[in-house]
Amino acid sequence: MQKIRIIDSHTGGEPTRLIVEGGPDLGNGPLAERVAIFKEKFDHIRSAVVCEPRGSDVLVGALLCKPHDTSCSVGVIFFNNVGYLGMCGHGTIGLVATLAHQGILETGRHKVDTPVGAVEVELHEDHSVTVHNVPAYRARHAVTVEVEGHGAVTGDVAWGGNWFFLVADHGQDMRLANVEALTSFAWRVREALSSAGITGDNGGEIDHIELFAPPSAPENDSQNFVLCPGKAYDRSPCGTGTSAKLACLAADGKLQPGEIWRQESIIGSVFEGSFEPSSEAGKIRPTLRGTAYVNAEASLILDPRDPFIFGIR
Ligand code: PYC
Repeated sequence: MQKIRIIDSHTGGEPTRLIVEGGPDLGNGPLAERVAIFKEKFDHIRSAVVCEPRGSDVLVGALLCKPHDTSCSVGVIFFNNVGYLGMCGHGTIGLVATLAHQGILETGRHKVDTPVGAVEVELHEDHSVTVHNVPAYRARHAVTVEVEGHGAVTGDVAWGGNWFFLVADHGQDMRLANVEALTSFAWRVREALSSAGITGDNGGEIDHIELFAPPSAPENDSQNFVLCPGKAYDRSPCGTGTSAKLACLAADGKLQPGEIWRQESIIGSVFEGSFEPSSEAGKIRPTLRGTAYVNAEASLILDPRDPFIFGIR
């Protein structure tokens, strides 16, 4: 029987399941190449770890890897109930908190190798974590799509480590009690983008939809609802989604370098974001700060007699 050792954490309510032992051997190449191997040869391990009956649609999985970039302390590949993520902000905070829990990372700065490039992280004394994310940018401004059952919806297309469509003017009731309707609306926005052939750069699929509303707490700047690729909503403010938001704010001149933006999630958890100009024209270097808590250590058992050994796919 195969055993996979995992440590679970949550960042602002959004879970991360880190594989620390017993994961697939993807070799020693660049992480983007290792994701391709994961997808092609070990996708059943992805679904075994995050899908029901061991997991749920909400779980984000993370495979701890040896870094390819030798300046990095560790490498990581993120995945979910339907596939793989370029980068994951809440997951990176969860990864750092988990490695601190294991005594592997100490307070201070470290680098983490990911499929979309190395990111710098900082573990603070209070156990919060700052992620200096990959460069973010707004690719298209004020794009309008016709959404089934709703009408025209206008938003921005931005990259924050994943592709996002960011919508402020949507007319939805942004309360947790309305999460089913928010999910249905955001899904229809995603379908409308796909039908209209609207993508990120180089045909990148826009697989995250982000809606905004005024914050519920006066100390915050904004509240969001983020629909993830597998139709689960992000319980956290979404690190890559907050990075995409920072890129749009910077492009509109509404936020200055170093200024703090407090992004609240649909459940009220908060990431503190800010940005610095990037050396790449038209891009910013986003920074996110949040806190994660380790909440389980376990071994997953893959029993060959189990008809759902690799999850419900
Ligand atoms: O925090 O970047 C993030 C994220 C992506 C998907 C779920 N969380």
